[in-house]
Amino acid sequence: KMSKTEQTFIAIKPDGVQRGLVGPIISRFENRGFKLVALKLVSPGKEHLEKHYADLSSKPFFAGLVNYMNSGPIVAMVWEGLDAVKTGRTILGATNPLASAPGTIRGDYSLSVGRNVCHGSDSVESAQKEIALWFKPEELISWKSAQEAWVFE
Ligand code: DGT
Ligand code: DGI
Repeated sequence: KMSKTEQTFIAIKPDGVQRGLVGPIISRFENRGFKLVALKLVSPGKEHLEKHYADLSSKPFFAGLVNYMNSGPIVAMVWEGLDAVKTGRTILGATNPLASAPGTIRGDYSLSVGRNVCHGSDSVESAQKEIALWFKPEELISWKSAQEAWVFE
């Protein structure tokens, strides 16, 4: 599949916010050359989080997952760039931090799947769904990054 410009939904989970990792996590996306399109600190509530994780509602850890996500504020973001969905997942690392490579966010900052500090959309389709769930259309900012000419040939 050819690389395309995509948008992906990235969230810093309550443990990431509590542990002071907002700056370092944002830096990884900025440093890589992705463009920030939307950003907010939110406590969206249980119902919203159950919608976000609807695909996992039959899992035994679902209630714990929703409680954890509801335990503090979350930084919700949309990042845009070449292959943003797949590359975003690569920057995050594997779901289970013990399987995440060093140099990834989870591989550098976490040890447990139930406290894995960040979320990233796992497909273009789920990115579109998640962006629509977390943001109003007018919260997505269209702008030209001066970096662009230096990041892409
Ligand atoms: P994400 O980015 O939060 O959607 O997570 P994924 O897509 O890497 O992982 P997924 O969809 O398999 O699992 C969703 C979340 O559920 C994951 O971030 C952590 C939590 N989770 C998964 N398996 C377990 C588990 O066995 N125990 C606990 N406590 N949480 C789990
Ligand atoms: O998109 P990911 O977070 O990488 O993975 P996911 O959408 O499959 O799962 C979402 C979150 O659910 C994941 O970040 C951590 C949690 N999770 C996934 N699988 C397990 C899990 N939590 C526990 N406790 N056990 C799991 O097997």
